[in-house]
Amino acid sequence: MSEFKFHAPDEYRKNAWIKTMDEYKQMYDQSIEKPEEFWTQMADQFYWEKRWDSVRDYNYSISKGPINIEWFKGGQTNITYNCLDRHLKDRGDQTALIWEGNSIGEDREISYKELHETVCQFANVLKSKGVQKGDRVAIYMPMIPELAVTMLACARIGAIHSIVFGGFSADALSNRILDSLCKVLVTSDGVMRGAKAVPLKGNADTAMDLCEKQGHLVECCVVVNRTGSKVEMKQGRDVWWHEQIQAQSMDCPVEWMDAEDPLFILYTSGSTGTPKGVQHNVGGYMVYTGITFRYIFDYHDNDIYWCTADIGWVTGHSYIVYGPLSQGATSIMFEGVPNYPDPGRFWATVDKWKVNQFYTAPTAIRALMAQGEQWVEQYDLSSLRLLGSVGEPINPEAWKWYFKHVGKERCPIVDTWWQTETGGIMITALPYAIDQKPGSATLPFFGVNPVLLNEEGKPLEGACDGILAIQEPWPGQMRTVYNNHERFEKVYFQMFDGYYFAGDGCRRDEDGYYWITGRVDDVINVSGHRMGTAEVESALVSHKEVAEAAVIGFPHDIKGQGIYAFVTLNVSATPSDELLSQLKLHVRKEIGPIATPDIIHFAPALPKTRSGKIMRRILRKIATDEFDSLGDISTLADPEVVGSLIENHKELT
Ligand code: 6R9
Repeated sequence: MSEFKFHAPDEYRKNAWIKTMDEYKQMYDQSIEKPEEFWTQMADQFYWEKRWDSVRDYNYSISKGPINIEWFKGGQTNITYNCLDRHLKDRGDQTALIWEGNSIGEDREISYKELHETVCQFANVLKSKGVQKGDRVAIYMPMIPELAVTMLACARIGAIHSIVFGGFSADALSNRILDSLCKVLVTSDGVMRGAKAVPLKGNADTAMDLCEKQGHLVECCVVVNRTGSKVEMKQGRDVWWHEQIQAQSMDCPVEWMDAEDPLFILYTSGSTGTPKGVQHNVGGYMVYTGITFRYIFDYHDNDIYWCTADIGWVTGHSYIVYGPLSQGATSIMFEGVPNYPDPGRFWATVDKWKVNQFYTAPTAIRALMAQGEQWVEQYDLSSLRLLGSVGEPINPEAWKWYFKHVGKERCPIVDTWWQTETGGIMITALPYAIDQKPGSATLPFFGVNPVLLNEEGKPLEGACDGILAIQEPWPGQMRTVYNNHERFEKVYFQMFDGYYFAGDGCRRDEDGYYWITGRVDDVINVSGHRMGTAEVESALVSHKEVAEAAVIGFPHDIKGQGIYAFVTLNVSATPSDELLSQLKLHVRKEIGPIATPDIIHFAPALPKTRSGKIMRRILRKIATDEFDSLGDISTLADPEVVGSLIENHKELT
């Protein structure tokens, strides 16, 4: 399989932005050798109210002083201006967003002009609530147009948005509001999920109450009427979106922002501690998401582009909203799920809107693959010119199925490796210039200089296996952990001095292609969602009957990784099915449904070293049935534990 290389058909290559490997190489070399010249050319394609004084300044080495990353310093711009205002003259009537609702037949096409008007109105609503430049606004919403409107409205007036995925619990929401002291929360009454309306405002209420108990008052909560379900509206705090917006003018001047002013915060999981508030700043993020979008998806005028992600994750931020809109694209925003009303929904939607570029996650592909080809074959997918994948390594079986049944063996697949922290895509094929191998993210994007390090931090040459790190900054890189620069330095720059440490393992083959092998830390990837094992563990031990928990990832056919929790109970408690369901519910409540353990293993004890450290290595082997390669267990305080864990495990699976 690894020998197979796909070379996209010439008919597509003719009009591509980057047509050949030589062109790619030439631009790539320029971007690495003369980054300032390269990024000047790129940034010049955006509107700047004031030009920058210097293209990039940085210190990447902790041993030389504080980590510092700056792009386009001294420049002033506004990302909403670049996403909306500057397109009004030429494409005011063009569709900016296509909203495909949860139910069949429920949709909206929103032009650039219309989007601009609504964004201005909502920006005025925010201002009327006292929101000013630098204030934080939390967003907890389903995939409805008002979500994109809120983001763009915040960015227009310089408020910092912090989107919390609608699937997170009230606890998770309150922790995020508290960490960045959000002044306003924008939410909706409910969410449509399949045939059901699920309440959301109740979670928002609980979260705001929790915040108040901690001494932080959310001053205003704006509620969108999505499902029509009954909600409590607290006097003096809660207001309806539709009532507020009516009264507002469609004129709202933009706030000119310094390139290094913060644009948004997005919380993401790491191997330790609470989720980190990843902070992206205006100028570099704007340039990087716009440019990567255009080249990687080979977007041209009149194309219809669809990324199926939720805007609650970075993929939605960068490649549903900011990247596409800054390029004047037509971007689809999908409210529903891949299997409602049936597993043909994605393909029916591609057919309906004549989608040209389709970007989704391996977990969705695997889930649909399991339903059989008949769901794909019913629809006309001839509009597709390109497929994309993101969120986790794509296994060659899923790649092949996607390639054959969706792309009909004519569409290139861009397997895009990147992270919340990187802001935009880092390693990927350029669809018509770089040939693809199933399972490989292929080569670095312009300006990205990856290295593979050994455990000691020595760069490796040629074909090898190592730890992925990046040398030198790129414009889309996160600038800091909100309010905690020390944590930023510790997590990403302390491990290997002089490099950005990505947390992924990676192999480079003879052709210089990169193959991401997965996380090298205690982060697991469930259906493309990042989760710290420590977070799930702390949710479990916060239950009154739990003494201790160890959580690990195990291979899962659809989700990529599933969550396996070893749990020891307090002496007073006894394992039961009821307690098992209770624990699952408890984790859902603490974090959200995506963190629900697939397997809970009630363990009488956990394998520990004599110093009391849980030996995760052994638990991993047990969960993956590798009993023969447990390694040395003689250092365990009580080696007997292992045998009983294996017995229990066999009964469970
Ligand atoms: C964009 C996004 C980041 C982690 C990353 C890696 C995994 C993402 C991948 C991939 C292999 C790809 N990952 N894309 N692994 N191939 N194409 O997913 O951001 O949620 O922060 O996750 O996801 O492990 O480190 P985020």
